[in-house]
Amino acid sequence: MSAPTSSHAYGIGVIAIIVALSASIVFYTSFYLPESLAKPSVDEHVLHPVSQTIIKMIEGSANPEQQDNYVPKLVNLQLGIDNHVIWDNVDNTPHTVTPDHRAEDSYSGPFGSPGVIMPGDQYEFTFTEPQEIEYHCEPHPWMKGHLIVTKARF
Ligand SMILES: [Cu+2]
Repeated sequence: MSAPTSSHAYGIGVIAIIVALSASIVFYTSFYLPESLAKPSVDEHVLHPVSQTIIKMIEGSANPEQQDNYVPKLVNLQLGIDNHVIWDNVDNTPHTVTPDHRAEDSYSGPFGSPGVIMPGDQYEFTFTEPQEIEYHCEPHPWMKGHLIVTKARF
């Protein structure tokens, strides 16, 4: 008499374990895994700094005789303050923002304009970690800029 009851309970136990297991697999693959594979978590203040930095590619930059091209040429950025940078081509010639050596931000990805920045266009990049980058313009290699990204000094 007791045998059927216990095998029934055993069956329910097995089903319960299977249900719990599949539920945790579903949770792991649909919630935990995508979250952990996603971009690194970055402080809100770094993602949305209080101000942005504008670097202008000024008129006449295509002329190697002209001293100023990326203005300002040397920029010190502080994370959470002004680490969102906009290169604004106010010249009448296309330019690029190309790192001298491959540079990457673990949140924003590879640094550098994907192609030329046409007159009137802009290139934007948000730095999320300290680094130092020297860059130039591909068609006009005498155009040189320098970025230093540091943590905010309080
Ligand atoms: Cu150029």
